[in-house]
Amino acid sequence: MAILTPFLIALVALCGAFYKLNVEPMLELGGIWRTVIPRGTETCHLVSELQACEKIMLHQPTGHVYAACSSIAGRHAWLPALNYYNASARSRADYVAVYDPSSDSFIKLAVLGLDDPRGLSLHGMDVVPSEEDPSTLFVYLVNHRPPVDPKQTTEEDPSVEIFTTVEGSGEMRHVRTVADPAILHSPNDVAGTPDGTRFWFTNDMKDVDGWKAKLYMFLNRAVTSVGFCHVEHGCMIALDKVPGANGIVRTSEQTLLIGSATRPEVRVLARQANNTLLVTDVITHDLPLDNLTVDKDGVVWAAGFPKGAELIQKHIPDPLNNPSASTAVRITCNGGKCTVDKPFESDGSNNIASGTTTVVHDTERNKLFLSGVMAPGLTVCDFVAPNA
Ligand SMILES: *[C@@H]1O[C@H](CO)[C@@H](O)[C@H](O)[C@H]1NC(C)=O
Ligand SMILES: *[C@@H]1O[C@H](CO)[C@@H](O)[C@H](O)[C@H]1NC(C)=O
Ligand SMILES: CC(=O)N[C@H]1CO[C@H](CO)[C@@H](O)[C@@H]1O
Repeated sequence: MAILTPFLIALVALCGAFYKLNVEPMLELGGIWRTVIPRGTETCHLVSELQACEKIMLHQPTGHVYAACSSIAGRHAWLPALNYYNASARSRADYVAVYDPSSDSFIKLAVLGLDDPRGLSLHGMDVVPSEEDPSTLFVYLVNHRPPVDPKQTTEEDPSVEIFTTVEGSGEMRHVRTVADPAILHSPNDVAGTPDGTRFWFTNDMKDVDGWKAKLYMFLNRAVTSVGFCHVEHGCMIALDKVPGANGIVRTSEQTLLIGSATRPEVRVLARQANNTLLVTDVITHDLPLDNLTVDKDGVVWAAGFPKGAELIQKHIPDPLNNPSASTAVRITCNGGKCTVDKPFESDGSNNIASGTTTVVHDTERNKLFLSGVMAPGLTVCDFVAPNA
C-alpha cells in the first residue's frame, strides 16, 4: 500500500494536470456554462425544404444563395467528417439549390455530364464568378465519394468536383474531377479561383479515423491541414499541422482565412509564390468557429457554436428533436486591427438557425442566411447589421 501511494499521488496529479490542460478548456469551449441571448431572430423564417445544407454562398449581383444540400437521414448514414460510414444508406439525391429571397423560392440545379455512378455526396462548396465572363460561375464541390469497392466500408474516396453554371440557369455542367488520396484525404471545405483551375481546401483529419480522430479532436491536436490543387499540376499540402482546420475562404488574390472547429481561432494565411501558405495572424475569440464567408464590405462572418457540447451530443444525432443554439460571429478588420462581435444569436427555438454551420450576410439587401450540416432548413432573416 505504502509503495503504491506515491504512484497514486503522481497519477492523481497527472490527471489533474490533464483536466486543467485538456478537459476544462474543452468544457468551457463546449459552452457548458455559456448563456445564450437571442437577438436578431424576430424577422427570420425557415425554408424547411432546404435541409442539411452544409455550405451556402451568396451570389452578390443577384442576391441568390447557392446551397450544397443533402438530407438528415443521408447525413446520418454517410458523412466521413462525423464518422458516419454507411455508404449504402447514403442519400443519392444530394443537390445544389439556388434560393431566391425576393420570391422565397428555390430551384435544384440539374447535374449534367458527371459520369460517376456514385454521384454527389456534398459538404464544402465555393461559387466563384469567372474572370472572363462574370455571368458564368465556377462551382467547386467537395464530394465524399464512397469507395469503388462497396465491401470496403470504412474508407472514403473523396474528390473535388468542378462544375460551371450560368447565372439564372437551372443546371450545372461537370468540368472535371480532382482526386488525390494521399493529399486530398479528408476534404472539408474548398476555396476556388475565378479561372476554374485551382483551389485550396481543408483536410479535417489526417490519416486518423474513428476513435483516434475523436481523441485528437478532443485533445485539440494540430493534425489537420490545408491543401492546394491545380487541375493540371496536381495537389500538395500547402500548410500542415493546423488545429481543427474547417471552413476556408479567399478574401483576396493573396489572402485566405481558415476557421477552427476545435479552437476559438481564425488563421490569416498569406499565399506564397509556390502556392504554399504562411500563417500571418491568428484572430482569437471565445467560440469555436466554423465555416467562414466574406460579405461585400470585406467583413468575415462565421458560425459560432455557443453550445458545442450539446450540438455534438444531442443535435447532431437527432436534429429535428434537439434544436441547437447558434451565433453569427462577425470579424471586422481595419488597417490590420480586427474586432470580433456577435450581432446575431439564436437559442434554436422553432428551429430558427438551429445547428448553424454557415452564415452568409447580404450587405446590399440587408439579409442574413444561416444553414447547417444537420440543419432542419435554411434560415432567412431580414437583418440590418449594427455598427461594428
Ligand atoms: C446501413 O444501412 C442499411 C440501410 O438502411 C441498413 O440495412 C444496414 O444495417 C446499415 N449498416 C450498418 C453497418 O449500420
Ligand atoms: C514554397 O515557398 C516557401 C517560401 O518561399 C518556402 O519556404 C517553401 O519551402 C516552398 N515550398 C515548396 C513545397 O516549394
Ligand atoms: C464546408 C465546411 O466548412 N464544413 C464544416 C462546417 O461545419 C461542420 C460542423 O462542424 C463540419 O462538419 C463541416 O465539415
